[in-house]
Amino acid sequence: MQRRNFLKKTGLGATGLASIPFLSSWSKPIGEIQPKTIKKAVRPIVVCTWNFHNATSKAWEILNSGGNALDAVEQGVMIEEADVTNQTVGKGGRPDRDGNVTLDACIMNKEGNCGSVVYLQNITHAISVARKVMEDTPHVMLAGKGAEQFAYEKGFEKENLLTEQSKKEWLEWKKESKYETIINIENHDTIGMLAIDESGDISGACTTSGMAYKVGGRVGDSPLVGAGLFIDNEVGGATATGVGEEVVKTVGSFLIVELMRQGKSPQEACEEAVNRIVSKNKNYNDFQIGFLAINKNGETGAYCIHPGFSYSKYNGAGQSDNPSGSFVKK
Ligand code: SD4
Repeated sequence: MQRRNFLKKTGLGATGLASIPFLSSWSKPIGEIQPKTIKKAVRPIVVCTWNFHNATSKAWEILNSGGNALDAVEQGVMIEEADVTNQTVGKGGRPDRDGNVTLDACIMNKEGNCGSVVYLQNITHAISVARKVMEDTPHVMLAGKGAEQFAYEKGFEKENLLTEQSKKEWLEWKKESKYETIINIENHDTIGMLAIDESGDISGACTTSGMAYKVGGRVGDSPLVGAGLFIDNEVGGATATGVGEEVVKTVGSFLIVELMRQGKSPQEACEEAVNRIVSKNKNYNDFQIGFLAINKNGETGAYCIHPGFSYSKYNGAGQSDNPSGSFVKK
């Protein structure tokens, strides 16, 4: 259809056209079109939930020596999986109510491929098993015994993940067996990591032992692609921490990436995702959610329900801690 006919059919005359920003610039001679401000992309860069400095340092070491984002996020979060003083990730994680430490993790690369393990026991590096699922199988997710068996076949070692400290605390908890979600445990939480390498490609990883003293078999948001983590190399990535059930219900990380695709900044997108959860839950005072996002330009944003969430960033300017804004103000 010729442009003149299209305008007639849609009822858009010259005035109508000018009121639509895109069409109004289309109607101008090329020389008059104002170019959009093009921001210089910041890269390489890595961010992760909470102030896990050792993890971002490791990822940065890889990115800064020309390594790719996938290796950076895997090796970055592995630091926390191996750290027994972090009781929400990997070895040393708090067990479920029956005393079993069960891990959830997922990883996603620049091609949009992903791998995930849920309810994995006896293996410290759940994230590396997830990567093997992505790279060495035609599947996306392996669960429980099957995931564990697969890990042994890939050469992972069997380990006891329940440390004396976590066991002691669990036995203490058992006396009352009161299940409650603790709103904030600053600097001690699930690690979600997003990185952009020198070539501008994005990858992400998320790994956790989940909610302490959960019902046996419970799986949270962290290993669910779209909920705890989502990457789209054309747009950006997002990850989540907090009470996974609420993140799953709104497919939080996917939502954030889609909002960025529609033009929102990482900050605006995280805020809208939190608002979505809060508007659907009268009881939001009882739980915490924190979102972290990065766009293709390396701009970052974070938002949570209750004050206390923060994220660690490492780029050419060095490492920094970045407190997140919150829906509930202090
Ligand atoms: C989960 N989102 O399993 C994870 C856990 C977490 O603070 O972030 N804990 O629901």
